[in-house]
Amino acid sequence: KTSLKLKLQEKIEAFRPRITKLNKEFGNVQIDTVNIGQAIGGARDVRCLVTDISYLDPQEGIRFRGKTIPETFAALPKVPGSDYPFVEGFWYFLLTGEVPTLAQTLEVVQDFRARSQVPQYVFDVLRAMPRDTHPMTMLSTAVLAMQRESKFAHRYAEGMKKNDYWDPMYEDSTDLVARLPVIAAYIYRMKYKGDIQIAPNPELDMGGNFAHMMGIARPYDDVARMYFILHSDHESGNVSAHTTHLVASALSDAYYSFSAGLNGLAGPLHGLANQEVLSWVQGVMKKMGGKLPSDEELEKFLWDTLNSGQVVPGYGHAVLRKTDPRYTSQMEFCQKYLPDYPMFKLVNAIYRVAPKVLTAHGKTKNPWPNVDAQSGVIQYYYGLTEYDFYTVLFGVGRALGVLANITWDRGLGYAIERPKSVTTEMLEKWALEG
Ligand code: FCX
Repeated sequence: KTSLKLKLQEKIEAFRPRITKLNKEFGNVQIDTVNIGQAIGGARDVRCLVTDISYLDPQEGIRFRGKTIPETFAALPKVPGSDYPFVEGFWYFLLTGEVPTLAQTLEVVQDFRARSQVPQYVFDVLRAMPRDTHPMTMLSTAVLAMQRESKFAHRYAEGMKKNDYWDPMYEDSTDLVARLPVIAAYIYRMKYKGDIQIAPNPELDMGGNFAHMMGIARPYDDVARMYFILHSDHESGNVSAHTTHLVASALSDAYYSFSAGLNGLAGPLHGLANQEVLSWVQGVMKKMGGKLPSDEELEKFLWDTLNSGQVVPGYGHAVLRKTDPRYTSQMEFCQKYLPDYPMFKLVNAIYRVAPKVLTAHGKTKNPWPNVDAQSGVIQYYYGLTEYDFYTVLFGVGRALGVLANITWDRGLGYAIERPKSVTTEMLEKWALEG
């Protein structure tokens, strides 16, 4: 066993009595109520999920294991010669809540390497799909195809004790995290780069290797590290995390569960928004014949979008009520590496204008940008111009959070999810009764 796995086991075993006690002795303590608006409106704000991997404060934004984004970047061991940490160390941190030493991090790097071999049939499945299939469909299909490898499914079929579930769930999750960059880069090169593949470099860490397999030079390795960490987790109620958790609650393995989560991430109100942002920004640049619009012109573009009944992609959020710190983190990267890039200037101009327009429009509860408003610009700048691929990058990052979550779900023995439905007639009756 690696020191990560031993530490995880120790943490899970120490944690279990807390859940048992809460459930047995305090199960009746009320933590929320539900109204008709919430039942119709996507269960917004209803407190009915538990996770310790991350917490999203509406004003402050995300904290991973109690740390803000800058604190997370500062605390974790950095890749030598790089400004950003090892993604592998972040995986250790998400799973255990402890910042790993460099030696512990390098052990995870080694472990990922050993697990990174993708079975050939997965590539064969991808190759059998029409090349113009959306890359998210390809990624989700590849993950699902790989379900054959599930150690959880195998051990469950043999008969395994509930207390042991976390072990093969951890094994499957780690296998998946280690293989996803290889699959994602394969899809990218197959679809957009003449099907010329670049073999992994076993000397490199996850972010560095991803940049290498994509065929994009430095500092894209840092972009990859930053991007995967920023997109990893956003507590557990968002569509991709919640779907992964829901499917895993039926004791479906990590492959089934994560593939389902990816399908949710592929929606335009969720992860696909980063692709939509780029398409919107490109549309503006095209209409302007390449020159940057004035703030007044931009205001008109935004109103045109709203008046045609569409959402402004990259703006608004179900929980956040301020600028997303994941947006800020990427903005700071742009200020350092690409301050004069016209598309970055345009994204900044949108940041100046859109909150005012959305506020005047009066619908959204949050007129500020989310993570997706900024991420495509960086990718585009480094040559990743095929923006229908952006959600795949989000998916590789998202795996870290949701798979850490379902490993803990099994560790703590969380129940199969099964909320209660009511009928519209019942709602109408309760509405009349006040
Ligand atoms: N542009 C226009 N209208 C917006 C809007 C936006 N950016 N954001 C919200 N609204 C509208 C909603 O459509 C809703 O209208 P309705 O009453 O006619 O249905 C109203 O404002 C109230 O919505 P609100 O409560 O503020 O937001 P929700 O929790 O319902 O939805 C999302 C949150 C994120 C789905 C919404 O803000 C949106 O559609 N944003 C644009 C798409 C986007 O950027 N998604 C990515 C989010 C995220 F970061 C991620 O998951 O990647």
